[in-house]
Amino acid sequence: MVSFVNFLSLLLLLLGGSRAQKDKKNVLFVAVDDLRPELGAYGADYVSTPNIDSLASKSILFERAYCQVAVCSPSRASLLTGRRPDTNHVWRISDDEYWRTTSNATNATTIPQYFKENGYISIGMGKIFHPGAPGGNNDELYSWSLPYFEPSTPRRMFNAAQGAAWYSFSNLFDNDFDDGKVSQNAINLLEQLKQNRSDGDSRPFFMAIGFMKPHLPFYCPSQYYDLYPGPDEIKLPNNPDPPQGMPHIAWTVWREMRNYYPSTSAMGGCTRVAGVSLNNPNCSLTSNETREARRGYYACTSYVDAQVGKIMSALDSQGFANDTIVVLWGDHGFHLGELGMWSKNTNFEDATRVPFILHVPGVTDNGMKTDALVELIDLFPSLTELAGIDVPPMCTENSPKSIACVEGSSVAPLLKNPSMEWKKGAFSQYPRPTSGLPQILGRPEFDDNENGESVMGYSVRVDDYRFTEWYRFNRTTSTPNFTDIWGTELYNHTTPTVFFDDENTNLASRPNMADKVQELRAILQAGWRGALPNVTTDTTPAPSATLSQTATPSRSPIPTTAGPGEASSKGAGNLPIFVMILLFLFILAVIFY
Ligand SMILES: *[C@@H]1O[C@H](CO)[C@@H](O)[C@H](O)[C@H]1NC(C)=O
Ligand SMILES: *[C@@H]1O[C@H](CO)[C@@H](O)[C@H](O)[C@H]1NC(C)=O
Ligand SMILES: *[C@@H]1O[C@H](CO)[C@@H](O)[C@H](O)[C@H]1NC(C)=O
Ligand SMILES: *[C@@H]1O[C@H](CO)[C@@H](O)[C@H](O)[C@H]1NC(C)=O
Ligand SMILES: *[C@@H]1O[C@H](CO)[C@@H](O)[C@H](O)[C@H]1NC(C)=O
Ligand SMILES: *[C@@H]1O[C@H](CO)[C@@H](O)[C@H](O)[C@H]1NC(C)=O
Ligand SMILES: *[C@@H]1O[C@H](CO)[C@@H](O)[C@H](O)[C@H]1NC(C)=O
Ligand SMILES: *[C@@H]1O[C@H](CO)[C@@H](O)[C@H](O)[C@H]1NC(C)=O
Ligand SMILES: *[C@@H]1O[C@H](CO)[C@@H](O)[C@H](O)[C@H]1NC(C)=O
Ligand SMILES: *[C@@H]1O[C@H](CO)[C@@H](O)[C@H](O)[C@H]1NC(C)=O
Ligand SMILES: [Ca+2]
Repeated sequence: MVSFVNFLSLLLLLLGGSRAQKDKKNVLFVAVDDLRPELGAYGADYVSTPNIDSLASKSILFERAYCQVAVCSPSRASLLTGRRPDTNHVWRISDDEYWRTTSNATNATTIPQYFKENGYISIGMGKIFHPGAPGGNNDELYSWSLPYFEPSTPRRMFNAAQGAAWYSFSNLFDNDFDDGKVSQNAINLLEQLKQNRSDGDSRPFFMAIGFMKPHLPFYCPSQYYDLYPGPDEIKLPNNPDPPQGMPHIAWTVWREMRNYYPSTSAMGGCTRVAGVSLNNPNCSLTSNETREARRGYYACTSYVDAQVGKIMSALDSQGFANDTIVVLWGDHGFHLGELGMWSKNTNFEDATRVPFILHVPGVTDNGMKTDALVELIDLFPSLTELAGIDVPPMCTENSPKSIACVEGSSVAPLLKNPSMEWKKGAFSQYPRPTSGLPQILGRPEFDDNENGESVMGYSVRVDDYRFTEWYRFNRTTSTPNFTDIWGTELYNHTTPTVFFDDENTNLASRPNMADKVQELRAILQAGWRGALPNVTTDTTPAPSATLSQTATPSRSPIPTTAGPGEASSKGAGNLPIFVMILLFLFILAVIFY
């Protein structure tokens, strides 16, 4: 009898599965390396990003989205596995920190792998995982259905720049650079997918497209530099100095930028080689250099924007636009001279806040914005729910290592009500020492290798403050020692922060802020599990004009808003046939069992 029941449930599963397959949405997953939310759609009208802006106009735009670690490899490992850095044990860019093989490996299922296991064709190209060993060579053994596409433009193409951090190429065009090759590849594959679909391949697709600009060096065709005025007209940051009262451990030496620095001459008394002088927060670029670098970053942002535009057109012309979710995200933020810093590797708002734009056809078409605190770790549960496949469960403290589980929350409820109560805090962290800061000043026993001592800066962004505290950290057990404190920071975010001019004063030691420090320290130390949104209480109808249907607490994908009553008609139409087939099979089973 037991096996008969099994047989029936298998039948049900197969039938249910094939019926649901039709309702699954494709996913276009667009990663942009080192992109901070300084885009037209985010209010920076002096940056030319018409294609991302157009995508945003039919998406939900997350005003306050944060990465978990402000550097490529751990940020990507975390969001792609749905597990936080302290679970994955991936904190740095290191060959020893591939989450499947770290000494405390999770071997966690990735987003593309999970879609693949759920009947999708999973396609990847460009920079999705960190390239090379830290990302397990694009995780190619597990994540993809097709061979991975990774362009590699020969270095000699860029000889003219001679190692400069920024350069405008007048004799090279979009597809001479990696990102142009990636967008071309995506366009070709969308064509193939269309062809294969008409040849009977009914699988939905998950396509991950990873752009490498505006990561340093800021090299792109001159047509994008020409979108901006001369460097002398580019704005300087309002806050070129480190925060008052900043603990030294919060500082980054921005070695990445120094490596490209075109001149070995004095940089405010600093040299470009590694050494103690790099620890000097007084080192800075000249105003002219700052303007040129910022212009280069904006130019390469526009270059990527153009690639996004080509892909969106292809999606449309191949007829996929109406059933494809598009998400665009940056892996972390970027300092462009603000707070006296460049590049990433910090816990400041500049380095942790990211662009996050999510288009769900039929749901976000009229455009919405939310200032709910969200995190890149939320991508895994969000995309699975919105695409219409099972959302992996929330990880427990002791979840089996290799199963799919998540340490974030689906943002789907925010699509129904963008202003609902959401997370109490968004969490980021950054280890010291790390590449770029070989030692902690005066403490040589803290080194940048697997067995060395370590300090972890944990940071939580709440509605009106950022609180960061640095603790001694044991990499083996992955635990901070909350009583061994190396620095405390408190920044005021009472006013919204679009233009990167905040966090200028560390308030942590102000006597009148002692209660605030206590309160936020408790939130920080309770961690992400203590800050989760109360999703189950969201049963009220959405006040938002964009959506008409009542919110449901179910895990089903958000129905389209094509019109009242229309949303479920497809499924209902199939139901009688489905029931009849089931009945027929049931009778057969009874006869032949
Ligand atoms: C990791 O998981 C995959 C299946 O997802 C399995 O094939 C592989 O053997 C696992 N590797 C380790 C080191 O456990
Ligand atoms: C399209 O189908 C062909 C033939 O089966 C296959 O080789 C190719 O990989 C498919 N392309 C995509 C993008 O699925
Ligand atoms: C800065 O650039 C302007 C023009 O862009 C130039 O006139 C000026 O001499 C430069 N200043 C320095 C110190 O290089
Ligand atoms: C930075 O400059 C300030 C003011 O000129 C000086 O007091 C301080 O010692 C300098 N810091 C370092 C690390 O050189
Ligand atoms: C997509 O949806 C729009 C609006 O509902 C409709 O006008 C268009 O014909 C649809 N396109 C395709 C390819 O289904
Ligand atoms: C980390 O914790 C482990 C287990 O408690 C201990 O053996 C090890 O010495 C600790 N490492 C450091 C650097 O403190
Ligand atoms: C990590 O692995 C070590 C042994 O390699 C073990 O002692 C430690 O408890 C593990 N830590 C976690 C958090 O699983
Ligand atoms: C945590 O740090 C405190 C203060 O330095 C120290 O006394 C204590 O032994 C540490 N705890 C662990 C578990 O290492
Ligand atoms: C935070 O900033 C706001 C707006 O600038 C100001 O009104 C408020 O007094 C500040 N709070 C603190 C504690 O400094
Ligand atoms: C969730 O609801 C509980 C009980 O009402 C409340 O204590 C908690 O702060 C809420 N969480 C958030 C993130 O608002
Ligand atoms: Ca990056």
